[in-house]
Amino acid sequence: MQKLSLNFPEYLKNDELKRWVTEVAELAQPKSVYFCDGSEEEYARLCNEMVASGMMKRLNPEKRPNSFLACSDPSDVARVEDRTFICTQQKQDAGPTNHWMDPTEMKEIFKKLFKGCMRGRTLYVIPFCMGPLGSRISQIGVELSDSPYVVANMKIMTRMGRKVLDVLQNGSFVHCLHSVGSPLTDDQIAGRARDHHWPCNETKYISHFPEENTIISFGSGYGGNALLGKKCFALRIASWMGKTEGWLAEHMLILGAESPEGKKTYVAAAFPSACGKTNFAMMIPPTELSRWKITTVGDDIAWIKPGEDGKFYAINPEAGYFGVATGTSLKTNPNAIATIAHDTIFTNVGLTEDGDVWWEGLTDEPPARLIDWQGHLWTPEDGKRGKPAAHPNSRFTAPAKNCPSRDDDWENPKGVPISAFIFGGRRATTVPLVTETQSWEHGVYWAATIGSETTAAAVGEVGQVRRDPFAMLPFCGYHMADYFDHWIKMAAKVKNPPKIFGVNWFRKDAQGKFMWPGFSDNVRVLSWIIGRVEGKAGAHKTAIGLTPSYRDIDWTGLPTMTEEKFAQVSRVDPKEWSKELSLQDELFDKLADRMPARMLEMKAELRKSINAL
Ligand code: O2Y
Ligand code: MN
Repeated sequence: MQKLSLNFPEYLKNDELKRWVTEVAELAQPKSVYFCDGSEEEYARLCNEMVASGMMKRLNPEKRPNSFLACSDPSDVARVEDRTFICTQQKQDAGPTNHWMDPTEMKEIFKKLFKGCMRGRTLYVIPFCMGPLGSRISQIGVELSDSPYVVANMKIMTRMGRKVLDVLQNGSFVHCLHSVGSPLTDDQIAGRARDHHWPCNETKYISHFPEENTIISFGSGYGGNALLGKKCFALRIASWMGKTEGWLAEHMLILGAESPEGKKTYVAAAFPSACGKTNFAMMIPPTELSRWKITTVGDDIAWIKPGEDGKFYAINPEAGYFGVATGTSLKTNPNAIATIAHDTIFTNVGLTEDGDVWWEGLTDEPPARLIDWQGHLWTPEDGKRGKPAAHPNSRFTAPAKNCPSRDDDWENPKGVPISAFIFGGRRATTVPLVTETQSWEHGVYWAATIGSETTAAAVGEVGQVRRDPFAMLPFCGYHMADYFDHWIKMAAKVKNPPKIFGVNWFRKDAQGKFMWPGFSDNVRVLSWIIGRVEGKAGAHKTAIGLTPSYRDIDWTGLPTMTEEKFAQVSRVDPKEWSKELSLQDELFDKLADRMPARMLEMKAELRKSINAL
């Protein structure tokens, strides 16, 4: 075996990084080691190389300038929750909602898997910063990966390259090790055979070592499994850091709402997947309410720290959007459509005859023919037979700076002050359109019990509520009940903790039709929430919190939302709520060993007020 000689760039001052790169290179045996500088030239070169190797296609520059399409192996299309591990010394610290493995055992597995796993490939060293460089809320990581697709995506999704090492100097960083787990064969190395267009491995592990600020991922080249700054670092590792250091790492969008009077209010909101989070973050109000202006700070993750003035300040740790393409259209999210008009990497969408992209929902009429995400000729007839042109989890990776609704302060290192938290779920029954919780602790209880009804495709049991506390179930790096406790305690870190609201855009009528129009009309609810924060808007008490009366919301331009319909979408039904509280037992029982007493008291209080109805 040839010994690799490592040439470190002269600007690299970090001894631990030098040691770690040397160790990984000796084990994984790449053909070369490359330090990413994060420049535009480097991005262009890597994209050209991927086009040449068949990993990406360049889209028609007239239609989609500087944009590319990558199509993954059909076995590698989403986050793999059942292969995601939290490796704490004590199993109880990972909690019953995470998969756990002993850290030493897990590292033994990786030692074997990583031996020679980068043979014939380049090992890319990717220094990145989650959050604006120099912000007291930001954190630095380095990802070592053998995937150029990861490098290109990390360039869009994070602040990446030499500038990060200049800030890091000899400081500590989160270690993020990744391999697609597909060493080249002798024939491939000699050029007698081609590399797979999407190398990956059947065996997959996405493992987190929160006590060591380390992530190791093997076998997948896709999304959250491979772009380790996102879910792995910014949520699982950062949630642990937040608990230890007194801050919050949350699966939340951050938006600014400027009122007709010109006052800006920032809110952070958490929704489980498939609740239109990106659409809400980039919402354009309806014409009649166009004096409200919504601006976007982030669409997926928020890091929140108490500031010296007693308020919570939030940053978006990401620099781009890794959004779901399927269903995104001019109707559902015009700002996202503008964002991805150029400089975008698309993954697993259809390729049109004129070299552009298409996915289900982009236009009412599908193109007559295209190449689907698996490389086959596709016609609308295939669509009718249930074969989509784009994978349902197809993605776009686009720079946040290209978003027309970006907030002026989206990169402010100080963060933006948060005035309210909003928690939503997808519930056809039971949960009203909007509820103001009565206290911080009541809000924590509400957030802990959100969820969505399952669909047949999701879990096989239709209509069951799948709890997703704080929309963090797959992303909390420790025991979920300790996380509730951490949230309860965070109130004491600020002067007046923000109000907490619950929303549900998905309630259905007896005919199974959505009662709330959604999308841009959500600004009506948001303006009520802001009115409550300012002490201006009216509300009345229900058994589960505070809710607006019909007159408390601006209905201009929405004559279809009659008082009767609004009463229906806001109804608190004692029978449904009694059942809801019983259903919540499942979550409470699961987390019983560490459930904070305050949560149990809140539940008992809620039961009492429901019974009194
Ligand atoms: O499937 C993946 O790898 C990505 S999952 C994802 C991506 C962007 C934003 N949110 C999510 C999520 O699962 O919450
Ligand atoms: Mn997400």
